[in-house]
Order: sequence, then structure tokens, then C-alpha cells
Amino acid sequence: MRQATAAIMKPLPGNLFRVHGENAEMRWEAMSGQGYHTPADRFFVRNHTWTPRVDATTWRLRVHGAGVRSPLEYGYEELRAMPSRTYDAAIECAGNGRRFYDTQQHDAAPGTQWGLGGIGVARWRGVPLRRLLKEAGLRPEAVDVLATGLDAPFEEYGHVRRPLPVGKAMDDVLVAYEMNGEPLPPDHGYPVRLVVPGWVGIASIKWLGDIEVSTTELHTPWNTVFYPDVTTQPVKSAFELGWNARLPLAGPHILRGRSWSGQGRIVRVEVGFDGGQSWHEAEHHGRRLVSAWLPWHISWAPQRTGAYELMARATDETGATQPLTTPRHPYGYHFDAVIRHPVEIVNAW
Ligand SMILES: Nc1nc2c(c(=O)[nH]1)N[C@H]1C(S)=C(S)[C@@H](COP(=O)(O)O)O[C@H]1N2
Ligand SMILES: [Mo]
Repeated sequence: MRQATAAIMKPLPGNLFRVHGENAEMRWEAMSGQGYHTPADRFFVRNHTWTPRVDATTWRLRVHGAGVRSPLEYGYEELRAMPSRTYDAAIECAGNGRRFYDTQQHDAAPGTQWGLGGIGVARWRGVPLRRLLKEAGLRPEAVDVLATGLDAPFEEYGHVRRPLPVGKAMDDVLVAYEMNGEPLPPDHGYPVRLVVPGWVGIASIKWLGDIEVSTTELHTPWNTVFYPDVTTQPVKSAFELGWNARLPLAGPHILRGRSWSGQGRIVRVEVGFDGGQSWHEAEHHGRRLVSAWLPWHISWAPQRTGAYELMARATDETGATQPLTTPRHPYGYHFDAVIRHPVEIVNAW
């Protein structure tokens, strides 16, 4: 048996990550003092099996199926030589925040007990999937675009693979080979992965090996047994603070955080310091126009020592806002309720 953390190649220092089996969650305090993007050394990893070693010099990407007129194959250098697009996008696991079904709503959902660290935002560069589909002669009858990973088969279900509706595939999906200006790291899909903005992380297939375009709806375990009926991500917010962080009474403190939604830009963030009895509007800075995440900050001058629950609630441009409790979900996906983040105010360090 491989050791659980042997599923991931990069170092997983305890101050940056919490390891759950084959997966590693980012600790939110690791974003404190960072810029807009999540550096690769602290970007969460979600692996069904383990990170494969793929040789880019022999790697080929096939685009084929009944939905295209002329099947095509691309090598790594060919892809890199094509006109590229670069943009900021979040990748977030559908199960991000699952632990709070248990700890906040006393209704535990089975599966990896992610806190809020199953998300990261990177600057991705690659070729629009639209371009490859057009080059292969996309037919008007095309329905689904099935991306398959080159990682080892998962249990009896085979290679990780999930169909995307052709409408999304032709919209803003990237066939990405760069993350934050560097070739993709092995754990994040080297040499090439999909990046599917706004959608659940499973859509962003890593170690991309094959793209099949169908003229009928496709079914794989990854849209039937796992992750059925989930597409866009709801609104969420996090503080760039450790869980149970200790802060000195001498303030005021500038509390920082980020909010995001798969449905549109964040337009408002409110913060509560007293368990949600009153709300104060946070200030946004930079990047308002990007639909990845919105950094914000707010000043807080606590008047007494002791335990507090910090809360942050965001609203996106569609009007979707974070509720105080979220309906039970059979798979524990999409926990979008406001998180009660415990901190302790102390007299001295
Ligand atoms: N081939 C392959 N692609 C995959 C996965 C996987 O295990 N194998 N995991 C998916 C899931 S569930 C998520 S949330 C994201 C995580 O991307 P990351 O590990 O780069 O953060 O990759 C997706 N793509
Ligand atoms: Mo995921």
C-alpha cells in the first residue's frame, strides 16, 4: 500500500496543508500576505489515485468522436506554439466545506471532511478548448465533450473522466499548460489539464489524455455515481486566518479574506464580529472585475479578551448570497452557509 501522502509529489508542510488521504487542503492562514494568486506550493490537491509522471515529449492529446469531422492529435510543443489565452480562474472541489455540515449543522455528510481550503486561484495559460474543437471540425450535432485523465484507474470505475456539455466546452474552457507563469506542476496536471471556470473542480480534468466529442449524452461514473447534477459553484467566503487563531487585544486588527462564486462576480461582502448580530461592509480591493475571487479587508477593534466567532457573508452579481444554514446535500457538496470562524482575543502573546 502506498502511504496516503505518497499520492502527492510536492512537499506538504503542516503549516500550509492539512492532509486527508490522497488529498491535501490548504490552510487559509497560508494565503495571508500572499498576492491575488495561490502559489503552487500551497495550492490544494485532490487526487483520486496518485499523481502520475507523464513524459511531455511523448504525450499526445487526441480529439476525436462522432461529434467531429476530422479527428486530430496534438503534441505538447504543438499546443504551446498555438495562440494562447491567459486568465485567472478558481478551481474548487465540490466538497469544499463539507466538514461544516457536521460541525455547524450537526448533520455530517460522508466523504473527505474538507474545511474551506479545497480552493485556489491561479493564472492559467493555454489554448481555448473551443479552438481545438473547431480545428477538428465540430459538428452541429455535437452534444458532450468527454475529457479523460492519464492517472491510474480509480477502483473499478476506470480512468477519471467526465463529460462537459458542448456549450460550456465552446465557451471559456482552457486546455492549460501553465500555472502562475510556470509549466503545470505534476500534482496539478502536468503536462496539460482542463480549466473549467466557475464549475466544480472535477470538471477540470488533470493529466489530460483524450477528448471525445459525442453526438449523444454521455454517462461516466463522474457524472452519475460521483458529482451528479453539479455544475457551477455557489457563493463562499473565507478569512485568511488560522482556525482558532489567537490575536492580541491591542488593536485594531485588519482582518483579510476572500469571497468567490462560480456564478458571477462578488459585489458585496459583510462581516460580523459578534456571531452575526450585526454586519459591517468590508472594503474590496483590486480585481473587482475578475470572476475568480475578490479580496477584501475590514478593521476590527475588539473590546475584551475571550472567544469570538467571525463571520463573512458575500453576495454575487446574480443576487445569490450566503445563507446562515444550507440545505442538506446527499453528497455533502456546495456548503455555502456563512462559516463561524472561531478566534481568541488574548492579552499578550
Ligand atoms: N485526471 C484527474 N483529474 C482530476 C482529478 C483526478 O483525480 N484525476 N480530481 C478532480 C477534482 S475532484 C478536483 S477538485 C480538481 C483538483 O485540482 P487540483 O488538484 O489541481 O487542485 O481536479 C480534478 N481533476
Ligand atoms: Mo473535487
